[in-house]
Order: sequence, then structure tokens, then C-alpha cells
Amino acid sequence: MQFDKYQHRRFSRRQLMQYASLSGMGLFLGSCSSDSSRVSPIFKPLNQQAGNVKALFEPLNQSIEELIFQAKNPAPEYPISAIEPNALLINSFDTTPVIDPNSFKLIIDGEVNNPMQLSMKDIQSLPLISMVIRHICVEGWSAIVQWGGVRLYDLAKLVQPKAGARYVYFESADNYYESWDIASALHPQTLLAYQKNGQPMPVENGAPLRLASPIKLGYKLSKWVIRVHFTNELVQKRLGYWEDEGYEWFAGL
Ligand SMILES: Nc1nc2c(c(=O)[nH]1)N[C@H]1C(S)=C(S)[C@@H](COP(=O)(O)O)O[C@H]1N2
Ligand SMILES: [Mo]
Repeated sequence: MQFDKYQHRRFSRRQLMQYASLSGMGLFLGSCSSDSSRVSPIFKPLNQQAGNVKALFEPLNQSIEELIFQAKNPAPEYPISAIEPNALLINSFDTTPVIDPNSFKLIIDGEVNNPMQLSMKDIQSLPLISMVIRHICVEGWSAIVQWGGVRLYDLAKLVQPKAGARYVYFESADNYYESWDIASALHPQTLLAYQKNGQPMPVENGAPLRLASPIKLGYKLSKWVIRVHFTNELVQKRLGYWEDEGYEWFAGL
């Protein structure tokens, strides 16, 4: 769905929250976490990796672990029965890029000790995390969706961000771009997802890999992610596709 950039901007966060409470979405009730399939211990050490990635697993350095643990409590998750299969609207600023999953390699680089290029096979050898969360778009709609994929945190353990890394840039195949604070990016509920509602990710929703997280508004959740770049600093006028038009950068929920 194409939509007007300036129309999009008119929804302030306060308007969104008014909408949320008026429509009874109950965003902050936090009472919906009952699906036991999602309960995997946070920051679980990995022990069943495919050979080439296994050797590189180490804890993250202390200063980055501290930043992550300052992050707030887990956001609400929902039971499978709460999924709204038709509520997630396609919201793409441009045409849908087509990426061949067989030749695709995710680039992870920047302020890291072990820059990597990972195939979908490499990525799918990491623990599959599943979560049912509410996706919220500032245009005034939301949808409860199940996402399955890998934690950014687990990918970070492979590449080992340097102590000074503070932000993560996500580049997409449609030239969309986003920057996140590292604590939010490495939050245990931030995934690079390759499944939606238990099925392989549809192309229009961001296949082969898109961000999914209950702690950020929809525009932070890049689809068709091709590069994850750790960095020490943000670049002004390169904060994010919508942020550079005036949207709030942090966009936390
Ligand atoms: N690459 C890319 N990612 C994107 C967008 C986009 O236009 N391009 N739109 C964002 C917005 S505003 C929203 S609400 C969600 C929508 O995800 P969906 O199309 O899977 O519902 O994707 C986000 N990620
Ligand atoms: Mo959005």
C-alpha cells in the first residue's frame, strides 16, 4: 500500500495513544502473556549451533550487557488465539523488492570484532524465537501478529560489537533505513523475523528478513533488511526514513 508521507506524519504519538485507549487496545495492561511456547529464558546461552557459527559464540562485552539490562521490562505477549490474521496492513513506501533467499547474505558489520555475512541457512541454524505481539502503526491501526525469527542479541554474540558501539543501522533492499539505540536493538524481544503467523514470511511483509519487536512503533520495524551495521554515532539526516521527515527517533512503546 502506498501512502502519503505527510499524511502519515500528522499522527502524533499522543493522538496514537488516545486512539489506543479509545479503542480499548489496552496496550499497557500487560496481562496477556500466557503462551508457554514463547517462554525461553532471556539471554539463554546457545549450545546447538551449526559448526561454523558455534566457535564464535562468546558473551557480549560488559559495557554492552549493562546497557541491555537497563532496558525496561518485557512488553506484553499474547496467546496464539489472539492473532488477528487479517489485521496487518501492508505499509511500504515504495515497491516490494524481491530477494532470492538462496543467494541472500545478511551483512553484519561496523563496530564489531567479527564482521559476517550470513546465509538464511546460517540464520535458521540459530534458535528460533516465536512471539505474538501487537504491531502498532502511527497511521492509526494495529494488529496482533506472531513473528518467528532470531534475536538480534544472538547475532550480536556472533559478531561481537566493540565496547563503543551505541547504535545499530538497518539497511533495507527498498532503500528504507533505520537507526536504533543498541539497548533496544539487543532487547530480548527484538527479532529478525523470517516467519509470520507460523508461515514463511510473505514477500510483502519483508522476506527474507524483517525486524519485529513489541518495544517500537511500526516504522522502526524495517522490512527486507540486508545489512545490520553497528556504530558509535548517528548521522543527522540519516536517522531513519520517517525520522528524517520529522518523526520521533526513539519511537518506543
Ligand atoms: N523496508 C521497509 N520497511 C518498512 C516500511 C517500508 O516502507 N519499507 N514501512 C514501515 C511501516 S510504517 C510499518 S507500519 C511496517 C508495516 O509492516 P507490514 O507491511 O508488514 O504490515 O513496516 C515498516 N517497515
Ligand atoms: Mo507504520
